[in-house]
Amino acid sequence: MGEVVRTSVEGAIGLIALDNPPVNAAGHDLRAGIVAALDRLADTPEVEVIALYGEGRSFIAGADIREFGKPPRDPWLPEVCNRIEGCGKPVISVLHGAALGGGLEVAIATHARVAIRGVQLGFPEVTLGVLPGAGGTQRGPRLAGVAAALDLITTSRRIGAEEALALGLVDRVTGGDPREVALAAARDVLDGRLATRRTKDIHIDPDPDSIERTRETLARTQAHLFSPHACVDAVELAAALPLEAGLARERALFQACIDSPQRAGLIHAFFAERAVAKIPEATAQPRPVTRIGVVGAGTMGAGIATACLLAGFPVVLAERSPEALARGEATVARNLDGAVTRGKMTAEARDAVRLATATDMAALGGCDLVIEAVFEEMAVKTAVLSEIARICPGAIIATNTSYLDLNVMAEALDAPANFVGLHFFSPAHVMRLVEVVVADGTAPEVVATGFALARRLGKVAVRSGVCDGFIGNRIMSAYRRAADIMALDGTPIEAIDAAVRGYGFAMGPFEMGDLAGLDIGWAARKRQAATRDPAARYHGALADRLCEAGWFGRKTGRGWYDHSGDTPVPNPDIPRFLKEIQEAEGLTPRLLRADEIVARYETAMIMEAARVVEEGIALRPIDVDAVFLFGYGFPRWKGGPMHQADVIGAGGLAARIERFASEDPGFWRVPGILRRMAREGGSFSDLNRER
Ligand code: T1G
Repeated sequence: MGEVVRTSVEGAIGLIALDNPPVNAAGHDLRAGIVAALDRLADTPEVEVIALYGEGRSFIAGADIREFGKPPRDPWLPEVCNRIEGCGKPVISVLHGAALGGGLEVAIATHARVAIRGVQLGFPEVTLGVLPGAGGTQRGPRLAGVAAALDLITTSRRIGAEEALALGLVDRVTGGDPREVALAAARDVLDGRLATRRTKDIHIDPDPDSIERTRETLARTQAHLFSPHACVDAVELAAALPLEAGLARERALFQACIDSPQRAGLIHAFFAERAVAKIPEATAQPRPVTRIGVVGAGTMGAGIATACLLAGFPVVLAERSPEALARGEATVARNLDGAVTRGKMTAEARDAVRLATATDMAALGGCDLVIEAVFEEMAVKTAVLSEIARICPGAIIATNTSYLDLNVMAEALDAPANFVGLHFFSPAHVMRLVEVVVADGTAPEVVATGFALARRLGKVAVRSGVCDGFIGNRIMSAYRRAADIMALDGTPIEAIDAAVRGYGFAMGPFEMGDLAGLDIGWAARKRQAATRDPAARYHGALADRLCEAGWFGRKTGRGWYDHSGDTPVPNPDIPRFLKEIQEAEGLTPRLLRADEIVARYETAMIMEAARVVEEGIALRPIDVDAVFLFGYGFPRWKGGPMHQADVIGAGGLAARIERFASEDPGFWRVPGILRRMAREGGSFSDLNRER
């Protein structure tokens, strides 16, 4: 690896070029290199001004996240920033691509900043469970004021060059090549056309109202997180203390964040989003996709069509029934209007979308990728897939099925190599997860095309093997079952939902069931009835009674809850159903505490997830984490089910499962992978590195 920091002298200008691909992360070599370069140029008599800039695609994208949790190595980033600010000669910086976190902190420690249009600036630290720990909470308010600094630091909002100029974070906005801009700006410093000053010398207006307002907002919206509140404490100190003292307090608060388990979970989530792209088929060349067909204009088909339109693809939406097609078109229109309202799409782009609709599937001709999202029934799907293959020979054919066997479907196709699963999650134009399901005959370039398409759609693709429910739904059926058994045993559904919300999910399993529709689970239980394990307790008795009464949740006004009033209340018929079931099964009602509810719910999730990893349905444990972080609302600061499994430990989990097995031996069984880990040591994190 070449030098990550290089210096050069052009007349009276000393240049420091940062070259630490891929994003100039401020790892130890870069930090040490900057200090050495600064010392060298400070001691070079002819140098009168120093300019810092990034080679490659960005300035400094931040501290090297991979160093978190490891013993820090001198010089720490705060020390680098202090050396820059304290330099006897003017030091300026040129910001392009990304200047985030520690990168922005280095920039605001320089004596003037020039932003190149297109740069993104911000303090993303709270998304990683920490706070700007290299002076951002102390210098940020000095340049931009307390209110703006609080906004950027607690929301991790990224801003562009113009807004940064307006806020006072940068002094000039221009275009061009970073090195050329650095030379021009340095000349302007020498000619007095670009003023420089030390940030530490700037006075801060305390602005207690902004501090109070932010505390109130965070108490309402982020009570469960640690670092955003620490950010406010640090910014508040900036106005009360001289810089050196403020930096010392900031460092202490930063260390407290580093020590929080939330930091480990959030960092894990950051890497999970990137790790899942590392698949065996990554070296295959994706096929070009220029025109996408979607068959089926129901909720999923319309959502998938919307996602493709949002990404700029021309879409043909085919639906046999004119009425269903009209409903689908209206759904797409609503989705696009919502995207414009949320600022995800401009009105012009919305009006320029290329959507063709048809009741005749012949309209799919010319599509190079077609996704079916028709009724979840094997015969219906195989007929549609065959029809698509006839109309679009050579096209990639994808199924959006959420559990049917792709290898059975592939038998209906002459070219199974072109067949893949693209399992979207509702609402498909919002949820980021796509499970790319690989059948036995799927060609590597078709898998690679699925991943490339997901990236174009702004989604996170996770590779899955074929099994009932793939990765997410298979694991969900396990913890959903655990919740049903707890309800059957007498713990009120509202207590279970509350405990799961307390764990960090936005919704509990029964609230989620009413939202998604209880008929989906009912169909699955009937489908699995013939192969159900007689040794395991049947968990669906109560849900079946609701479905038999026609209560499918919100869409019928009643399910687990009665939705007829302003706020949902538990279905008043459940106690009667429960009594009948408990008497018939000779059950002794028992009430579980919130911690007992969470232990069963979380352990059932991890138990099935361990099997999914052991069977190779998921490539790695981190892939399971990504599925739950991006498709199931798993609390991001907990990192995912497999990260949590390492937090609890294999031995603790095996002990929990064996304890629960006394209640339901057919369901609670310690997976082999977990038993081996408990016996021999090791962790799911180790498996992430090995695979
Ligand atoms: N540290 C280490 N590796 C990083 C990294 C970082 N900060 N940022 C990116 N990478 C890796 C990433 O894992 C991937 O690796 C490759 O670079 C390309 O990334 C003290 C404590 C800059 C907008 O949070 O937002 O500073 O998978 O695929 O889409 O106060 O990366 O190829 O092996 O994302 O072009 C604050 C996080 C840190 C910025 C570029 N900074 N990064 O996006 O590429 S905390 C951040 C990003 C901090 C200080 C605090 C994006 C990007 P691989 P990529 P991209």
